[in-house]
Amino acid sequence: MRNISKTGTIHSMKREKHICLSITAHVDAGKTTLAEAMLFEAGQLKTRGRVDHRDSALDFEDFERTRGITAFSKQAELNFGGTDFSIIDTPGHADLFSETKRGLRVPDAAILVISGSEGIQADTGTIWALLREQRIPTWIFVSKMDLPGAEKEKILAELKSELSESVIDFTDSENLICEEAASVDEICMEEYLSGGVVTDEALCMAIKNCTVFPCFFGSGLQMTGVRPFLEALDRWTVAPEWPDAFSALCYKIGRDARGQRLTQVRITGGNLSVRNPVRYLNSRGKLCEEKVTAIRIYSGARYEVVETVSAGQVCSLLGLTETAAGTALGEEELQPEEIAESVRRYSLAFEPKQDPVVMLARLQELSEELPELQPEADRHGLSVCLSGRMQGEMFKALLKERFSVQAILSEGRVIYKETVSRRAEGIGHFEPLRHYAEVHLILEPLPVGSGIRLESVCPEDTLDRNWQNLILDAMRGIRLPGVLTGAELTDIRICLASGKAHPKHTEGGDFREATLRALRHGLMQAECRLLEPVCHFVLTVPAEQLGRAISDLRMMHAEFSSPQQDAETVRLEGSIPAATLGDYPEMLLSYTHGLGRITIHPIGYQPCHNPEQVLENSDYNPERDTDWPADSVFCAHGAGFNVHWTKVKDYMHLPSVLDQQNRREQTEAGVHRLQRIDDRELEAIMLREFGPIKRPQWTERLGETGKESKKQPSRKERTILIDGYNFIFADPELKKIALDSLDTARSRLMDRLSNFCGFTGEQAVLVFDGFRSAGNPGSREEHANIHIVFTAEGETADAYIEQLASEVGKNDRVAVVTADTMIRVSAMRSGVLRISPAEFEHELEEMEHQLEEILNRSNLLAHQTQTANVLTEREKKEGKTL
Ligand SMILES: Nc1nc2c(ncn2[C@@H]2O[C@H](COP(=O)(O)OP(=O)(O)OP(=O)(O)O)[C@@H](O)[C@H]2O)c(=O)[nH]1
Ligand SMILES: [Mg+2]
Repeated sequence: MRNISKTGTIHSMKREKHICLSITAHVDAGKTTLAEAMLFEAGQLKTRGRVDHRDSALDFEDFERTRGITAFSKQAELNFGGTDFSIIDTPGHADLFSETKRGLRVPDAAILVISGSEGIQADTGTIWALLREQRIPTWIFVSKMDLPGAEKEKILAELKSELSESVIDFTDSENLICEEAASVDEICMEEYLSGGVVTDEALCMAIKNCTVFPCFFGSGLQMTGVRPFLEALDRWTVAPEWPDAFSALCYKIGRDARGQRLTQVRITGGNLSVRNPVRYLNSRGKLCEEKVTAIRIYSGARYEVVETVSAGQVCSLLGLTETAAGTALGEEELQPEEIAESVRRYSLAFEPKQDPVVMLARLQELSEELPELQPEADRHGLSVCLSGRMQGEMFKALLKERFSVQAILSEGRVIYKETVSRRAEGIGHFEPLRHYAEVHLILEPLPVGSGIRLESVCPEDTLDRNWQNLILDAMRGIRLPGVLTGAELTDIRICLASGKAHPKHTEGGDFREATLRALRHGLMQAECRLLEPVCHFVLTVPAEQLGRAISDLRMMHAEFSSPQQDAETVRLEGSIPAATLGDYPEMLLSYTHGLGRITIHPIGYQPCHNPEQVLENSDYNPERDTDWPADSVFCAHGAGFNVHWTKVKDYMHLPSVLDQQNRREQTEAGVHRLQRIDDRELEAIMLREFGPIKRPQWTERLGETGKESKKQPSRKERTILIDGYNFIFADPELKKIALDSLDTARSRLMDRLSNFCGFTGEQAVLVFDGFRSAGNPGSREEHANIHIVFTAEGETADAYIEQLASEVGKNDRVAVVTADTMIRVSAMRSGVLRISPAEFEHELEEMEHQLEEILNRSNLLAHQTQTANVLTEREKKEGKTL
């Protein structure tokens, strides 16, 4: 068997090879110690520091040195053999997992460190899952092999069974490596079977494709196994092929000791030189172009200033102001950072007292480096999200160091979310003087974990695309609060269904106002539901403590699968509401005398297990949230007025989209199976009720030009039942007249309606309430071509309409114009066509406008005819012929 060759194509490529490796593991596994051992072995460090002696080169921040823990990812450079390596050492503490994940965005491969004395930990499983999900080639280094209890064979067996069968011991002879690689990788197998060898090239590809995970043993502290590890990394890694055009991916924002902003990137294509302008989209999608003022290559706290960097290198860029973790520079594609779900929010106080505005700005600056903080200022004051005690301490230390302020953190409140449980339509109207916008949104629930989906189904001929974009943008990138507790909305589809602009008066801001009002209006009507954060947990306890553990978990409303016994310990796995966890990890340690372990990771949101209690404890009142009004602003007589959200539907200018949809769906689904009456039956009932129908006589009224009226678009004739007083008081103009004289308002409405029916050929029954007039027997009369009903004492107009609609409403052509009775009418007989006073007012106005045009035309025609006649007379007199 030929041994794996050290020469060949891979070797010849080595001169320009640049490889980026991220070191990751659970807390205290020995990552930083291993990284420094590699640097020392490669000659990059002249003296070795030690984490425990507070003189480590990589854990150089004060907080890190006092705690003996890595809090921020660090970069270090080393050259070994023919390879330039950039190493990113990441934190291992579960609280700092967001920072770990940032450090895993750009490497060619990860080094997973296992502590030889402790073996695989629960957090190792979480990291392994992330590495597999992101398909990051993984090298394993089992460190601390110098400690008692570290057994190579035992750990290897554990790695193979718990992580992957493809973990291969690379400290074995090369023959054995070949054999094992052939057993897990197809290409290696082909080579091995045909020639009894596996080439370096095939092995490199197997590692790169994650079909082989090389495993090494040694000690970072004792410097054993480090050199063979570096040799293997040099030999079996291949650099990616980078494109020629400049591109780079930012994995993290940092600050240097002087507070200068560092955009930490990996160059993923071409070259970059100082003073080159770079283009990128910031997190709000705005295109930025800025000059790079300096390029630094860091190794721990020290850095080298360079003029140019090329593809493969990791460096820090100065001069860029709007970059963020995930920002793509040049040709790279934007990969925004997914901020991990935070479980708790902590209110902040400061010692000495600080100006909240200044502090919010500082927190925002800090959150460039730690986006998971998500600082906020609301009615509770300033607050941040923290993932646990360790992150809290780190955060306080940072505030002290950077801004010399002492932060006091509250207990922390669970971050709930809200969603809707059924479909609803939100209507928002914004029309102060010389402004105009109306927006209709349909809100619908989405499955758990979907987030917010913004869409439009509004045709562009209803509302211009630019306006539509403005509407959707108004809801994008901001935290939209729900109406139950003011918690953030999620798992909801918000669909723009229709909207209206004014040709002259609409400005962009009007749509923003109308949109947010529409959203709130919709939420107030939809049934809303509270969601709570849920964590995945793995709990191990000594077998004799199983009973206690199960009863604790039940008390905490956890869900879990059946226990798995392993020698002396039992393992339980499942999900648990974050709200019930409290200080369980500490309690567990105490009752198991340090033998019990629990790892917890937030996994998302589920319906809340105790919504009543949460709502009871919340002091949120959506009607008093002035930042998020559900009311609308309409305009009458040149002035805007507020319309309470419960009444917006009576005033809206566009018809309700949901009502139309519901009607359609009901008909389609055959839900509405009531016996329909045909047109002849309708005519018969109307004849019985009101006598013969007077048809409009526009031809008579308009004289010769009456032909014109026939050219008008003939809408399908309807029979309209109108709640008279309800309409008068919903219409600002009629209402004003009515306050002076109810009689005048009634006559005015009758005249308008009569014109409307004459013009459209429709029938109208106008019903006035005589309910309160003592001794009133009620009456029916004709006003020109419309029927007027005054109900008798004790009979309300809506009761009358209800009764009539129940008879004639089973015909598609019957519509009821009403606001107050809407609920009763719809309950009485779903499927009856309802029109709001505002919609009908619109129809009236449209008709009046057309009528005016016709009259103008007829006057003009009459005038022309008259002139022509005069001319003809004159010409006759003058003896001329036409
Ligand atoms: N005996 C022994 N101790 C080690 C070895 N490697 C690290 N340690 C010790 O283990 C502790 C943690 O080491 P670090 O290198 O800080 O571990 P880490 O994984 O970087 O820790 P975090 O970054 O905080 O997650 C320190 O006390 C080290 O001295 C080793 O190979 N042998
Ligand atoms: Mg470390």
